[in-house]
Amino acid sequence: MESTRQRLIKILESNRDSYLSGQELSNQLNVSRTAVWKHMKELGKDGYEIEAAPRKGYRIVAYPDKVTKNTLQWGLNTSRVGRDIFHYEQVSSTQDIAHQLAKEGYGHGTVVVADEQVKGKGRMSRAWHSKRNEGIWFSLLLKPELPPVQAPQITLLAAVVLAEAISSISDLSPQIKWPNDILINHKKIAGILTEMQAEQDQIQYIVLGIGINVNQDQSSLPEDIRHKATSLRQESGKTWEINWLIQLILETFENTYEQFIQEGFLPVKNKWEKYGYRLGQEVTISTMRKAWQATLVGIEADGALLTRTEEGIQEKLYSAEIHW
Ligand code: BT5
Repeated sequence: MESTRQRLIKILESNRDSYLSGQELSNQLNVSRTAVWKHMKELGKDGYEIEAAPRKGYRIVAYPDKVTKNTLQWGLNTSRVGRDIFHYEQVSSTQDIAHQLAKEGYGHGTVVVADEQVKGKGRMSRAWHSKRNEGIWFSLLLKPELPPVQAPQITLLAAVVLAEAISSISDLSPQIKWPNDILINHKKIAGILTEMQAEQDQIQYIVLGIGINVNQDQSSLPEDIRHKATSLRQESGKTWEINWLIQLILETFENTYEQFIQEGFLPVKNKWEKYGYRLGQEVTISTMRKAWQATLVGIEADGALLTRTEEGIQEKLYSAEIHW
């Protein structure tokens, strides 16, 4: 059931070019005019700019840049992704909350987004810096009917989504460093963390974590990663609106994901190769046990990284680190 506030926002949104009187709003919402006025005051506190013109009524003038469930759902053009959105100002990690929601039975497409994470995590217990309001930190709950071996394909799919979204709104040239990094000009702008809960032959759910540096300047990135990290603002020279970017990513994700479910991994693989970092070049690859030099050939039909050594030996890798 939608709250009065959500209905009010929707009505204002669909009448952006006209005024609505307090009386009209009170009729449509079935609440008193005083209640309408109180809601308007609350919206004002959340950063919505509402013009109240004498004898004409109310009209929405500007949307808040502040991320809320409402601002994210407003005009979000998806059917399943983002139907349930949980927004928090500060969390330890959106991943943990998404796991909890999965256990409570929340469905495919549930989004957990935070302004700040105090224990943001990368792979293998590494830390992910997620300062307040400067980036996009969210987790997406997915329930694909797929075997667990296909889970890594979702990481590659998410990387393609981020690369496509960034390319579509800027002149920047994002690249994907297998498996989960998005780089611009050789520096990391985004990372993906895929966590899975599975039975033997079926994924129960996936929590797909996405972190993107958006409005940080050089000095607000932690010193230890400054040389290898960047943000959209640093690369493009402008400040970006977080709400709008999240919506774009959710929409791009839904379209790409639906195509993946219907047509399989091939369309993702084809797009991936357009963005693949250092394809055809020799790099250093490492696993827990060893490090070696090899040329990155591409990705296989199942998402594995295909490499070739100097001696011409081809190898498929399912987990490794690439160094640059
Ligand atoms: C990742 O791990 O790149 C996965 C990052 C996923 C973050 C999202 S945010 C929403 C959700 N909630 C979470 O708690 N996590 C997910 P990995 O490939 O292991 O890279 C981690 C490494 O990237 C660190 O060891 C640092 O070197 C570097 N790093 C940390 N924070 C960074 C940042 N903000 N920008 C660029 N590089 C960063």
